[in-house]
Amino acid sequence: MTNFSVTLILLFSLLLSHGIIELEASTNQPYRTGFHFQPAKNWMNDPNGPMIYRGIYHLFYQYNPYAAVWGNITWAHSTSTDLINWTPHDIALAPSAPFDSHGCYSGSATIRPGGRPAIFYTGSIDSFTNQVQNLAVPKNYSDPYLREWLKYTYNPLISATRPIDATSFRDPSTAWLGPDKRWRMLIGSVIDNKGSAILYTSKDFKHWIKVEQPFYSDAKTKMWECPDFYPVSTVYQKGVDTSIYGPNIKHVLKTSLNEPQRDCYMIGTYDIGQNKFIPDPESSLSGDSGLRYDYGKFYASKSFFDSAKNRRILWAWVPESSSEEDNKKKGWAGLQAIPRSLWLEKSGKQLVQWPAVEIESLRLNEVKLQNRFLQGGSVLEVSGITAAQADVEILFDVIELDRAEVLDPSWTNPQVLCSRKSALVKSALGPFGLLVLASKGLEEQTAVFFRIFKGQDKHVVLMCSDQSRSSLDNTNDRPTYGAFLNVDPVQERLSLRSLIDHSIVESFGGGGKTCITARAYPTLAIDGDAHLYAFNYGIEGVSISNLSAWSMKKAQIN
Ligand code: DQQ
Repeated sequence: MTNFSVTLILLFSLLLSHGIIELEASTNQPYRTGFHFQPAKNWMNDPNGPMIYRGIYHLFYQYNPYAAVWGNITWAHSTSTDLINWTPHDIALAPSAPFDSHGCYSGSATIRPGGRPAIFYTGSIDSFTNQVQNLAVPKNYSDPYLREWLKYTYNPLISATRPIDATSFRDPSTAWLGPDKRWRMLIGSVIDNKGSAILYTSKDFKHWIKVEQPFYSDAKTKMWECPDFYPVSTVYQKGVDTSIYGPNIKHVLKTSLNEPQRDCYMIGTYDIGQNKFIPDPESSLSGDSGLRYDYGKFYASKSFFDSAKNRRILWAWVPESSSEEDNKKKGWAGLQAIPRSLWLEKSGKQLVQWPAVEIESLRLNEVKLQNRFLQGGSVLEVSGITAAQADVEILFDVIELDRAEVLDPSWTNPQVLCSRKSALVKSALGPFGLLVLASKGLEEQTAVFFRIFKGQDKHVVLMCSDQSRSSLDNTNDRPTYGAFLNVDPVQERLSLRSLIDHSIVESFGGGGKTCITARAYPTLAIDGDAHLYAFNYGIEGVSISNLSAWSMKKAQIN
């Protein structure tokens, strides 16, 4: 090879690795989704500024227009009338000014009085990723699609002041209006090694003053990304506007903690006079019992109040578990989870999440099984559906609860317990659940299952999603996820719902009390070769009192 051709090859690889040129995305695309939102190509991460405006749902998201890796970050934009089918629009915000020259990072939308939306977003301003906060407003409020956005002339509106480090200062939350007519908004940071949400207040939405002490901070956490703060009703499942404050309301403070990526939340009281959030005594961010929206892959989430249907909807980014090299080959990376309704559980101690009801309009050809006994060590195929693109709900009846294995008090970490007791490890009651994205010979399978233990004074239910055999290609990350499920199996049946979509499995245990989202990249269980099974590898039998499975139609996801 001549020196010239070596130089050309080197130059080509350099441009490719920096995302400056792209290869045509591969046409063999078994992992693209049928009903989970994703752009036609390239990199996507956080959901940004979700809202409803004049009956149209808006989703913006962090997007690299040039490659399947993070970089050149803009706000891409799509709209929908049903949260399921989406129409893409031009990029809403792209680096264009000194206050966002190195990227338009995450942020939120606020609907101001009179129904006027505004966006606050983080601008990355240099190659050190110093960050500031900027305002953008619609160019034309009479356009329900809000296709054009104007960046405010006097941006940045908020810059970091000591002791805040400007490289850790980002992701403004939706703002809320207090009874004193002052706006409030949170920005994520880490101050003196404590992960923090910093509160800013404003009378006019333009001039913002920092409140001296953090709204909340936690020494056991590092950088807080994408803080979200909102009220939930203690009396009904309906959502409430972000500015609601008063009786029958509790507040939720969510933070996205990096390394490992987790969306954690606390439930508590908002003291508006003291500008503070006071978590309930049993609500904490750290430790094995800290609450998470989802115990699998689910990050940088953001909620909004859907005033058309009086519900709070949650969006989140679901990253890939495949290598960067594979992402470049397939030409895309990143999904959005199915938008979920969320509300406070009856006990007031945790949230419940459930896929937005609109998703059910994609269900086709229900397959139903009732009162089927699953002997210990058995597998039952659920045929008659497109198992690579499906929605399945299963309800288990467990009779022999007395025989449950005793829970060792040292088993406090459910994820470790799920890894130790993988889908193949037999105990008295469990594992039982679903094998999804499974190949005919079960060489590949993602196992979503329960195990029941006898705790000190009650039964303890463990929910796991085991990806260790999800793909024969071991270059993919194949973790096992797990969490405890706060359901007493003496009082109620155990339910599981999984949304299966080619390379993503979103599972909801106990009606949405515990959620686990996983990525899987089967090499055999693809499209028509994917199978779905109910299984029970435990010693004791369990009954399926009901199973309903549907093929899912393809949605317009861009
Ligand atoms: N992603 C954005 C940041 C945010 C992070 C950059 C979270 O604004 O902190 O793409 O995934």
